[in-house]
Amino acid sequence: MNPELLQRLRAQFGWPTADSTPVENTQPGCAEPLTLLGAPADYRAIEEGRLGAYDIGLIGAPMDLGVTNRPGARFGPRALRAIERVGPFHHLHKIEPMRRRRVADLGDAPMRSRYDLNLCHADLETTFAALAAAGCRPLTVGGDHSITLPILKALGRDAPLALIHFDAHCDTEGPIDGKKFHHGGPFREAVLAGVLDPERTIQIGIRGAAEPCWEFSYASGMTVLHMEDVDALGVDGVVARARAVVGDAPVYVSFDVDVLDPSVTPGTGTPEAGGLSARQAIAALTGLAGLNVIGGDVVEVAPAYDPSISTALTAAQMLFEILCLMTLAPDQPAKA
Ligand SMILES: [Mn+2]
Repeated sequence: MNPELLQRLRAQFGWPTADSTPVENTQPGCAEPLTLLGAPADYRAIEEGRLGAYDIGLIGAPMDLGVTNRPGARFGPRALRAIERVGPFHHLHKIEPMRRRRVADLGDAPMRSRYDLNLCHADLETTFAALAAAGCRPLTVGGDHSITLPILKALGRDAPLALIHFDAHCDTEGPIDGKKFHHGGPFREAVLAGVLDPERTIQIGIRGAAEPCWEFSYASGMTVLHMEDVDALGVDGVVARARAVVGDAPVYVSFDVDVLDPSVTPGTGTPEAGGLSARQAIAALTGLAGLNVIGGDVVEVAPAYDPSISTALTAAQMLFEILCLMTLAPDQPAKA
């Protein structure tokens, strides 16, 4: 080894150094409240009308009355709050979102009845409309995918939104059992409600036996990328298509963890073999930097089906990736 290099490294990095400062306790204690991505907690901001204090609000929507198959996504927010050490720094974007924007975990959206899907949706729309009116952009943890419909209704009131949708399923099916507000159809209902622009919508990672259910995606002009398209295009090609479809429109990013292969995220209601790797999903999300991302969600984490923490850990990473996109969105004010 070069003795001069060793001398220099010892001078710069040896311990203790001349300017060593006393050690401070920076570790969170075990009694600290658990929050999404470790954001500061403000669990009463909604009811006390403090939403204007934040640029971006992390929020839970613990509701799974819309599932067609395995329940349990109501525990998604709880599972993600138990994940530590995702963020705060993103090494590719070279940002720390919580230093650039005013971010808080706002707790869970209030819902009056655990027994009534339609009432839950109405309450969610009220909460997200309040966030929108306060200029606080929402980043939500579900809950089943039906929660995205009231969110889009709240955020797309003035003008229909663009959408980048990661999922194994298009979620554009019609009524099931005589009901249309289930987790298999939020994006159909959002288009029909006039809050989502299908021609500025791209759905990525589609696969499985439900293909005949997705007629509405094609009829309305959505761009649908199946897993074989992802294979053919590669991540860079997928990113290019998404950017072309969305343009500079205000865009919502919805991430259903079942887009990932069940080897990564087994803890979900409707797993489908042959999905994206976590690496592909992170690379795709990273590639969307600079788009005008005005909100997002990570949904369908049902932790009871995953005795490891892989599903929640991976979902928290996706949440952080979307937080970075929202932080980098061009028309956001800088942190005061
Ligand atoms: Mn879905």
